[in-house]
Amino acid sequence: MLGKAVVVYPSCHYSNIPSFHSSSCLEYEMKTALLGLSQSGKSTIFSALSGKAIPPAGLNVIEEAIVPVPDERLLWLEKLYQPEKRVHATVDVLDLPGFSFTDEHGRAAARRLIGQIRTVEMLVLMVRAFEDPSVPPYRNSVNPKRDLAELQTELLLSDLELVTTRIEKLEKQVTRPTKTQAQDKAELALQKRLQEAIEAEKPISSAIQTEDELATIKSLGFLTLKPMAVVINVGENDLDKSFDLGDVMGGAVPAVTMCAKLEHELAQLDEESRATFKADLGIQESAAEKFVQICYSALGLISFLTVGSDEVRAWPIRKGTIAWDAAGKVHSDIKRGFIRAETMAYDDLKALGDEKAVKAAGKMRLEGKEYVVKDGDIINFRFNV
Ligand SMILES: Nc1nc2c(ncn2[C@@H]2O[C@H](COP(=O)(O)OP(=O)(O)OP(=O)(O)O)[C@@H](O)[C@H]2O)c(=O)[nH]1
Ligand SMILES: [Mg+2]
Repeated sequence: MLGKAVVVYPSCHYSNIPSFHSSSCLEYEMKTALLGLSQSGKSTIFSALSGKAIPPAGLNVIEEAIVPVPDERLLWLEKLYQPEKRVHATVDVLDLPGFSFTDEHGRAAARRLIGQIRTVEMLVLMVRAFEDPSVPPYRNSVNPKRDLAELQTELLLSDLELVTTRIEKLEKQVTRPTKTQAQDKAELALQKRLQEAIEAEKPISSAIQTEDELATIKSLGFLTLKPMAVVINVGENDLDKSFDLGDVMGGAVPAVTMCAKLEHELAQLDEESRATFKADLGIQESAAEKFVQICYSALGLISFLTVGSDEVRAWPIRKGTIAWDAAGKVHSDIKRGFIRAETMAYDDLKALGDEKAVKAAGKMRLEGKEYVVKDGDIINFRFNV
């Protein structure tokens, strides 16, 4: 059973945000927090992703960067359509100072930081698996399984604090005959169930049974309700090594292995040298690609594409989004005047060479409002306003 933690919520310091693209992209960004125990390699990866310099150790600020999602399909489409610009989907990444729970001062600082990430959409837990005598390890030994367990416990404790405070408040509230009394009673029962789950060391996400329950508690910002992924930072000779990390958050949390140091070196190179370097190392994807893939899969995001002489562009949508809503992502007028979604699969276009050939092969489809958009669909919305 878990004890009670003290959580404080101070103000947050953000650095300037670089803008890679037009501001119209911003509404589609999701915020992902990169967190972990001290010296696990978070800032090294963050720097590889964002191109920002690695902040000096001990600088106690949260760094933020908008990171374009690498997408080879856009590169191929750019060659075909020769547009004025290429617009990638983006993810918004926060690099948190490392946590250390080895003394009271560290615990207080870590809990302050944990309190600051309640509004992010997703958590990426970074654990160290690389050996390097020049970088003293957390608790004097490199042990990714132990470190991950410690991180999980702290996130659960933080949620326990939140749920306990909420229960205390609701218990007072339900005694009064207010308009919301029935609702408050229902929420109290739900919060007590969540408390039991956390005390049994299970994440909040495992205790939510309906959409209504989710809607009731969503704004509270429980950390263990958020999608999560794990990054295992390995030494450069251990890229193929597999790790037993135990049962992360009670189930299906995706994990990816990478070497932060190598990825950082890779990010410094130009396009051509990078390709050669990757081939030499036997690496298929860069850290950015892996990182974004795990964010995408954990959040249930896919991309549909639009093409033209002005731009080729990837639009992130949740899996299951219908064509009508996808149209609204591009512009509210397009949704309002939606007629049809002229759709072809990227793979068909690539295999056949151009739009004309796709049409000739009968692979250009006219889809209606309810069509469920697939990853890699290239859509031309027909609309009338
Ligand atoms: N050998 C090796 N060293 C690494 C690797 N990743 C990071 N380091 C080193 O580990 C140290 C810490 O890296 P950072 O990226 O600053 O780690 P961090 O998690 O941001 O650290 P804090 O923010 O202080 O918690 C630096 O000296 C890095 O050069 C790696 O994959 N291999
Ligand atoms: Mg750091």
